[in-house]
Amino acid sequence: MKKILIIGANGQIGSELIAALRIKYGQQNVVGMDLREPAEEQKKAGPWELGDATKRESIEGIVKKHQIDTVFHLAALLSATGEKDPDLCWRLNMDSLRHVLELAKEHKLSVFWPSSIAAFGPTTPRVKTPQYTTLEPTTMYGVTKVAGELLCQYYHHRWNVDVRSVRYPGLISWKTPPGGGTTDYAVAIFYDALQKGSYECFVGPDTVLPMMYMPDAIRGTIELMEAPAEKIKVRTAYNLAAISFSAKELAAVVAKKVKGFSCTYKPDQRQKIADSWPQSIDDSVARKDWSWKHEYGLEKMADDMLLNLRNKFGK
Ligand code: NAD
Ligand code: AKB
Repeated sequence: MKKILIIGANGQIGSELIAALRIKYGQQNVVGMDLREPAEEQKKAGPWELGDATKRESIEGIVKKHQIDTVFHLAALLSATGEKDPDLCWRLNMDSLRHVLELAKEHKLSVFWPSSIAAFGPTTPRVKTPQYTTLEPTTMYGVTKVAGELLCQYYHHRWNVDVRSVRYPGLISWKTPPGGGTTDYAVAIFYDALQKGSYECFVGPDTVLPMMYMPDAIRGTIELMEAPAEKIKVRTAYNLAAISFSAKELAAVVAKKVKGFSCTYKPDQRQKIADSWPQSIDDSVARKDWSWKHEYGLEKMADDMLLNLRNKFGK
């Protein structure tokens, strides 16, 4: 039986991944760790530890205490918050990954660590961005993703650490709000549509970015980690894709489903980040190597988001 640690378990991805892994591997076999206290019901659902991922001893203590063999390392500062504090972004994203990889080497842990479309930059082909291409990001967050990918590959080649990664696109979900990224508008639009009837979008109407609905991301992450090692040919990070749409296409879909909804556009500093990222991703290598495929298109994702948010808000 696996003993799993999720670092950053309170976040947008972690809060959903922990629930999915507890169903699969048993409640007591999946430990959550975060800098912040979780909600009460999360705490009751299985083992929890407060801890700081920038401190090696903090992670190591939990690994030893719970006899962990697999780590999903999700703690990070994302693109927009990372630009507000690039120094913290580097320290959190890189120090924590280095600790996890060192511990993986010593304690023979398997590791999942996510990269992002933020690893790409303005010199990358923006349409159907290939698996192997130029990586010249312009954000500190993107710099940590490129460095992190190379570090993962190094630990695999040099120390045989079983570390696996994907370049997630922007993730859309309703359970936990996103933590300060450039793609957050694709979530905020749903909240504001139901709560205010309108949304002021922080990127322009023609901004197109790759996105994915959270259930696809969670299933893909677990499938990657369960794939036989010989199928995993990429040890930097796999391109992963689902849907690409412009902000105005998303607004039109929301308007079709929420009566009276309107969207205005007031691009801020995040526009520049969005413009430096690809519009669509070629993920054929992940599809070939470990049979990745997405299930949610734009309409199906929007229907599910609205259904769940209406339940959440009692609307
Ligand atoms: P998030 O900001 O929602 O969650 C991160 C969690 O880490 C938070 O709960 C935070 O409290 C915790 N944390 C911060 N500092 C910590 C520390 N020192 N020690 C322990 N915990 C700490 O982020 P997310 O969206 O869930 O992203 C998780 C990972 O996935 C990140 O590596 C991110 O770069 C990557 N990713 C996310 C997306 C997305 O759209 N959400 C897209 C691409 C990649
Ligand atoms: C962000 O916008 O920073 C994240 C990401 C795509 O990595 N959602």
